[in-house]
Amino acid sequence: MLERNTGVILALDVDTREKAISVCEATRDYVDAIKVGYPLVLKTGLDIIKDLDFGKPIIADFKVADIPIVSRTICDAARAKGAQYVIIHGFVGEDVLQECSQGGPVFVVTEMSHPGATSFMAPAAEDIASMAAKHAFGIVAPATRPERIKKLRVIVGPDMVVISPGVATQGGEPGGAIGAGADFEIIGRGIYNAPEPGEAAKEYAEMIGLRK
Ligand code: BMP
Repeated sequence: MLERNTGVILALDVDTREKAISVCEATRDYVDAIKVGYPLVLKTGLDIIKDLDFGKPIIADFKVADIPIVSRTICDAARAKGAQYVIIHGFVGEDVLQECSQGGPVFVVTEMSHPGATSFMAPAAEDIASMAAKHAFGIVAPATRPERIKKLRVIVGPDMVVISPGVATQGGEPGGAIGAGADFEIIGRGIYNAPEPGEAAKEYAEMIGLRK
């Protein structure tokens, strides 16, 4: 179960099992969940999810975007390995969200954090958020644009969980997304590329804590 303690979700986009385990060991006291996606799974295999047994919820970030039955199969494969949450895309439509949510809790991507997301995703993000509010456990919203988090939070209401990537390396200020209404900030390179990932995670947790 995802519970907010530090507000930090670790994005574990490293490329070996050893590095993945060592970063998780070093940061375990400072992160509330571990997000695993294609970079790690394609290098090490889906069983890596089982190996990340640190008592933290695992969020499988597969940004699923396929027809309902195939999307559901992907989500279920991640869940079968122990992922508690799966990230899916919202632009594929309500039938996909419904199907995937029936198997377990999902986070729906609304608007992504990179500059290119303003072209096609931003104009649809508010409609995606309204749809997500009917089916999903939470949404993904950009820490690089806190004003968008504020808007998307109003749309989804107080009960949905908002997780926000783009902190540190992509330019989002630590604490800024939570200040704008997110529940958790997702941090990858700022932690796993630091000389001491444990120290870095602790510092981000403290910075976020100051802004809570
Ligand atoms: P980093 O902190 O190294 O920039 O990593 C951000 C993480 O969040 C990556 O795993 C990326 O796939 C993910 N992410 C993102 O950066 N922006 C989004 O809009 C959605 C994401 O899932």
